[in-house]
Amino acid sequence: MNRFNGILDIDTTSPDKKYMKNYYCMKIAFRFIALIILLSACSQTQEQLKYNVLFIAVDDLRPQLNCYGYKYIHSPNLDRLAARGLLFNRMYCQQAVCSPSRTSLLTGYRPESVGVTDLNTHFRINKPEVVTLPQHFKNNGYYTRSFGKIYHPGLDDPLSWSDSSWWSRFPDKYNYQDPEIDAQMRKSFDKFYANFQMISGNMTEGEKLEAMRKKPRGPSWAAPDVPDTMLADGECASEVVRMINKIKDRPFFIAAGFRKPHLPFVAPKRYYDLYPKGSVLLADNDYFPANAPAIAGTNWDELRKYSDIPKEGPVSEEKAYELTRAYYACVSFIDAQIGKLLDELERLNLSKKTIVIVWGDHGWHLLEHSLWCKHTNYEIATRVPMIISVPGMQSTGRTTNALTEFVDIYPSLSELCGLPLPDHLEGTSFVPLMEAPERLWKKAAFSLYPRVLPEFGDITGRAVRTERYRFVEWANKDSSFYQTELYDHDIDPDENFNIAGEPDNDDLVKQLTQTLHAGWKEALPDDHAINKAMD
Ligand SMILES: [Ca+2]
Repeated sequence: MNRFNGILDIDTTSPDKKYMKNYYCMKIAFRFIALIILLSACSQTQEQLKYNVLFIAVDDLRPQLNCYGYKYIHSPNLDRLAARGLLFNRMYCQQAVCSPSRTSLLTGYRPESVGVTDLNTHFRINKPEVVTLPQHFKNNGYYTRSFGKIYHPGLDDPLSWSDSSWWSRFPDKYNYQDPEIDAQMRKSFDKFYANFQMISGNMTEGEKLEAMRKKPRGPSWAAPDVPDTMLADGECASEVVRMINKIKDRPFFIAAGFRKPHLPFVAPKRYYDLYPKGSVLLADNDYFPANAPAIAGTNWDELRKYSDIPKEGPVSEEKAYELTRAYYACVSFIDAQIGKLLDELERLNLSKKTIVIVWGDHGWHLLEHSLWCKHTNYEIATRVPMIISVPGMQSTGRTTNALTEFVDIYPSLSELCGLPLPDHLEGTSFVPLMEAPERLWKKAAFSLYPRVLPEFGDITGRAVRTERYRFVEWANKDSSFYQTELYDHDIDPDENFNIAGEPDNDDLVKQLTQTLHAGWKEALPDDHAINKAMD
């Protein structure tokens, strides 16, 4: 008999029995109230434990910041974030180009697993049911929203967000803030779009995106003397600030995607003034690595689309200085926007319950190896900046040299916020590194880059980065095309000498080929390694 039946059985006619009835009623009432209080306390504790996430993506940002040791770069806000967080010194993206890199990070899959290695394919075509990182937060009670470039433009994922994504009213490719240039650009765009309308009728979505990339471009850089908010990234920062104010009482996952330092390098003049002419140094390895196969390089077509860049051959030394300076100015411009978000979190007293993570989606060649842009498997293109700050971190202002990968971000943020880990994830939570940044970790990090050669068809360059080496294998399906690269970071940290072909390295090449083919599952930190600090 349960207690409810027991109460109903009581004869209410005698005074004792009336007392007993009241007693039981009160007891139930007290238990009910106690349960309510307990549930409310639990819910409050859960709410208190639930960190917010400010997830900041910076397009084409390479790890050339003051906090990464480049003292001449003006990045005070990222530096202050690093001072209260953990800086990842050897974080690698899985493919050095926007959409595949971002898709891999945001789905937790590696590029080939999710089937996205180009700029045209949406991951839902291959993985319609995948739960993305922001979607996972949304499904667990968070408010999630994207501002600016999180997914690649044209490849957004509404399922990831609680509300529709915010995009700037300023067109990225023709907002030079110069009436003459902008008028000229608009004219060219109008012509382009009229033609596009005529030819795009039977195109697939992917073909449309491909065609849109042929849009006319203006100059590669500009330094208008305007307020930050007259450019897309300044506007984005203002919108995120507004959003944080609006959502501050709910758990949130706000994704802020800044467009610079992506081309064209347009930033307000005052950020250019931080780098006076003559103060910028060019890369000293402005030559292609010795003995490297031609397929490892690019013709940096992305930069050549801009009106002041030659269609073939190198840029002039003067232009190289201009581009390098302009890139630095854009980095400082974005650093200032990030500062506005950090200031607002502090002003609202939200810093103590908000995880802040900043990442650049891949590296960038600023003349290193005679190249510009990304699209390679080199350290300069695959190594990315990443800083995370978690409220209450015991160990702050430190750097980890552990090999980590972008696919690790999904499981790490989930773990930090107490969310379960979906089964499909191909990364490893780096949370153990946060308290012991020096511990042994992954044995290797993996990246890839596809190319097409007319005579051999599709070729994939697969790279593995170990503690000491970078090894790259370029091959097509039947291996009728097969070329390799090997760089020894102990003696050649800039990867200037491909030593894969040296007879003395045969065994090493065999061993690294094995590591590459064994893949990420064989490179995970093992229990022994996790518990044993590095010498
Ligand atoms: Ca990018």
